[in-house]
Amino acid sequence: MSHGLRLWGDQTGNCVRVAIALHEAGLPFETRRISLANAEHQSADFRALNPMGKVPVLEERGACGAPRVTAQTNAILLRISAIAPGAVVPTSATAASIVMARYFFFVTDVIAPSHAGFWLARQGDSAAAEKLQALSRATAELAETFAANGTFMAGDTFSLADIAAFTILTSWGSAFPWQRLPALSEWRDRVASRSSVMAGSRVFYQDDTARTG
Ligand SMILES: N[C@@H](CCC(=O)N[C@@H](CS)C(=O)NCC(=O)O)C(=O)O
Repeated sequence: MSHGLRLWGDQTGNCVRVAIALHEAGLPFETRRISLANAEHQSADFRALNPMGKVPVLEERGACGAPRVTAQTNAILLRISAIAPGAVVPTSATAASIVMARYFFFVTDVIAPSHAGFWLARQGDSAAAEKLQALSRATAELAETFAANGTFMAGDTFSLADIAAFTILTSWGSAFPWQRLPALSEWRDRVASRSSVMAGSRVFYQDDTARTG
């Protein structure tokens, strides 16, 4: 069944998370680039789609009726999981609960303080920003035990936990102490070579034209 998926976004961590999940689920989708640098997210046309004026947004343009529009990265990721059962969240309830616990660990305990730090840096408060980034990175180090106990972040199946973890941890580059985290370093290399991750990471690097991912 075609879901007529269209992803609106730009080259940001949140948009990349969604693009990786769409690729992992094998769901064809179009992209529409909204240039944040050119303030396209503030246009009346885009706000008609998402009144918050934020990306990513996922549109489902099915055969009949008005398109279904989902904003909020994590709502979109869960919507993708509902469209493609088993693709990014396991169907087993036990395995799914581990995935959810680790996925939300990264979303609430690692990505959220990092994003708050990014905002503080843009406000010019670099000292407070660095404190939040340091908290986020120190918390993320706890995931060494997750990586040491399975092929992926929540066991032996790639999941939303890997998508959340990979995008934030790699965004830090060498500011994250990879050299003393061997299991996480191996996991990072394994995930980086996955085709959905490579394709999703490139999704808004291209140009302004629509394409099928
Ligand atoms: N909680 C929202 C946050 C979305 C968000 O902040 N998106 C950023 C790009 S990653 C954005 O659109 N920024 C433009 C702005 O805030 O003006 C989500 O998870 O989707």
